[in-house]
Amino acid sequence: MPITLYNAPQSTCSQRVRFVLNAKQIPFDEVKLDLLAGDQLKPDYLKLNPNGVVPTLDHDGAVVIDSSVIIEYLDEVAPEPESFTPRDPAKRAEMRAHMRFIDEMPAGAVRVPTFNLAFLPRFQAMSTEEFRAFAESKPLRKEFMLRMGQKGFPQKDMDEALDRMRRTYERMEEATARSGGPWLMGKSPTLADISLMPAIVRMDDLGLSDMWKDKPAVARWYEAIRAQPAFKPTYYFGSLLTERFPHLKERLAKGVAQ
Ligand SMILES: N[C@@H](CCC(=O)N[C@@H](CS)C(=O)NCC(=O)O)C(=O)O
Repeated sequence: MPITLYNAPQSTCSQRVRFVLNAKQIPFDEVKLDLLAGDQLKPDYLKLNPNGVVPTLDHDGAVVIDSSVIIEYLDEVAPEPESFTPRDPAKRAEMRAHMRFIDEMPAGAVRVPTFNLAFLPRFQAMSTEEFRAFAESKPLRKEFMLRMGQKGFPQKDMDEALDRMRRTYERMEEATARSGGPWLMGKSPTLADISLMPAIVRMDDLGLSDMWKDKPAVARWYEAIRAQPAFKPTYYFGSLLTERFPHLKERLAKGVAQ
């Protein structure tokens, strides 16, 4: 099946899709967009994905957008060699409920420290007019960008985002305690675990893994996902922020993540 994935190496939403493709050993062509340069806002790309975000999957002419939708789609069209969706409808519903929570909570929350700690210098280098025009041109993220502005999100927003992450770790502990772990729903990973993966990797990348030092179930879950064969090819060099932004690495070395 000829597949083209429009994505970005460090994009958390893209990492979900790359993981599923790699786990299923589906060959794909990767088109890499530079999100800070605005490739996702070019007219040709907007024709594929009117939200102006990555990822977008083109499967033999069928265009699928939104990472959660894409990974469900891939699990349907390629259930072999490994399916990440439980057979039992009640369990499927539980998996989807986890996925909604993940999209609502950690997937959104992690953007605040990401933008403040990694991307802000790029936006600060723009003129006021340039920044405003860039923000205004984003179909989905205009308000988010304007709220951040060129000074970054205020401490209150950072604190709220980190609190949402804290509540996510609590939810992970509850779910794994209920299921017996190591995965959210028991002995096998589901699409819910794959949806969650990039936010947790991102927090580690930002030097914020201390947040789960008193949560052994989260540490165990993280170890389990990193040990999956699909993890390495998904996180090829350049997929982590610390691999792309030297200023972030320096900052973390000084121990000033928050
Ligand atoms: N719900 C969408 C969100 C996609 C999204 O926010 N993508 C980010 C990268 S993870 C993006 O393309 N951002 C570009 C921008 O903010 O302009 C999905 O899961 O696919």
